[in-house]
Amino acid sequence: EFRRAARALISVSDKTGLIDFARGLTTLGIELISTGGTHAALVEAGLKVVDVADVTGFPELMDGRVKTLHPKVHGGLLAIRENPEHEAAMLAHGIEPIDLLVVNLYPFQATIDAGADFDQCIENIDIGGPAMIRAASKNFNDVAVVVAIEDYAPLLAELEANGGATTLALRQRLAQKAFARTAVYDAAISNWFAEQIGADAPDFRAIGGKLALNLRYGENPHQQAAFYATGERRYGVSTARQLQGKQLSYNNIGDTDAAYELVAEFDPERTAAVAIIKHSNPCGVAEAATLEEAYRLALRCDPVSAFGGVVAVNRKLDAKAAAEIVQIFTEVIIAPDADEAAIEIVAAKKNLRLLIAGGLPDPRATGLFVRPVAGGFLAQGRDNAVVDDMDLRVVTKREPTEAEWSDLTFAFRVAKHVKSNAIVYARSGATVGVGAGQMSRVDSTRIAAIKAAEAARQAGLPESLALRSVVASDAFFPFADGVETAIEAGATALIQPGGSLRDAEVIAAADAAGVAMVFTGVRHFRH
Ligand code: 93A
Repeated sequence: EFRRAARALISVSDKTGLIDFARGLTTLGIELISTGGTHAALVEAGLKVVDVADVTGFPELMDGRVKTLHPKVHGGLLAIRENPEHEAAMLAHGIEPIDLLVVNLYPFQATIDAGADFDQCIENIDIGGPAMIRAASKNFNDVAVVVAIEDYAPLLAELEANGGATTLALRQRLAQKAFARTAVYDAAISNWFAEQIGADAPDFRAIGGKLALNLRYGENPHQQAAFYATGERRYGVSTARQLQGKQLSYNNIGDTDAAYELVAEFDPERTAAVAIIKHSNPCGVAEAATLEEAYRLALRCDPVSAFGGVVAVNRKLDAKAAAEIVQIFTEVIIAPDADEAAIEIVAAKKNLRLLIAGGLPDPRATGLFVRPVAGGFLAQGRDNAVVDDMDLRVVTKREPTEAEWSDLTFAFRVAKHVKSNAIVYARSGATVGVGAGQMSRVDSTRIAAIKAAEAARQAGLPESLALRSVVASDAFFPFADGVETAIEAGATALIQPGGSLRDAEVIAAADAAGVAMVFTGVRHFRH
């Protein structure tokens, strides 16, 4: 059902794109009304616009706290057209319909992010804006509401195409989006308020989120899906800029997140690191002097699984690394940055997505992680434990050598990002076998050893890469069998949280083989 827009109320804090949009509306013969600052901006641009004060008959009161909160505004937004009673009320009180509402709210989130004081934050709680948005949304049958700048152009196009009218379908979509906007806005206020008064309030960020991307489907084609951003993280898949390639899929986003969170564990000032992720687990991770070398080593770990994987790097992507990565089919590359030559090399692969994150996330940062269960969700803090901060204790007769130490911390860093039960074999700064997602730890240890032998075979090496490797386990070995399996495969040192009832047996098995073992005291389950 079409509705002609004759009168629009515009009240925006962010004036981006305002003038062009308002000019477009004027050209279509739509009358404009607006509040103080918006009015001034439109007048300055030479547009004809009515001051809302002339509509309400009231000036802006109380430092602008009351400017649109008036029956002439809310009646105009809420009146049901073609309802005789509503029409009579409009006539009796001199209320004229408002058919289009354009509002963006006081920048509350930006104000708290900028570290403003309490009173400034309170003043940046928009009251009139959400009230109008909700009124217009409720009356979607007659009124179109725009809360996002990116909707200006599509709306103008629709108005132009329909002789100044909107369709019901569009008004419904806009209303739904508008309600989501006010919900997130209020959640942000509630969270901030809870923090200010030390209240133990539920954290609405868990459920509040901004639609970042409508996805074609979920994990499988028969599942609907969308990507929501909570605004909680500065650098990551939710904020990265996609330079090229197809739209990301649900599974791509999950894997890209896993890959980037993993490489962020490696300080780019100290080392270049690359992670290749497949089905949310790393199939190869390495650190080296250059990204190119790190990628080659990461790929060696499991070149079969790396096909169609997601690659993350912890430094600015350079041409040499890019040239290596594009050699095999890769779904996504994510990097803090990329140089021109690297971008050009990736451009040759049209479908390959290149994401620029702008920086690396801090592995020690706190955060909120949610996981759905039937009828609800679990929420927990981010696993921000870092091996460098742990109290590492050698529990065997033999101490690790310097080289083993370096590989042990490397392997434990990686194990944190492998689904449990996680076992990681590493050698010279590279994973050589990863055992992930098994129900038994000893099976993970066996599988990773098999993969290390296979990696060697693929690379044309005469002996398994598990020989002279170190092994990390995300949780304690409950029995000696896992340790014995690792030692049989060729491991010379192990790292694990410790804390099993049978620690003594486990340590004895290592000592019997002259193998070194380190306890971290910290577990990295990831299910
Ligand atoms: O202080 S308010 O909550 N009281 C109001 O009556 C009101 N009406 C619109 N804030 C109000 N607004 C907000 O003013 C809008 O949501 C918009 O963000 C802003 C635009 O003000 P200006 O046009 O003066 O720049």
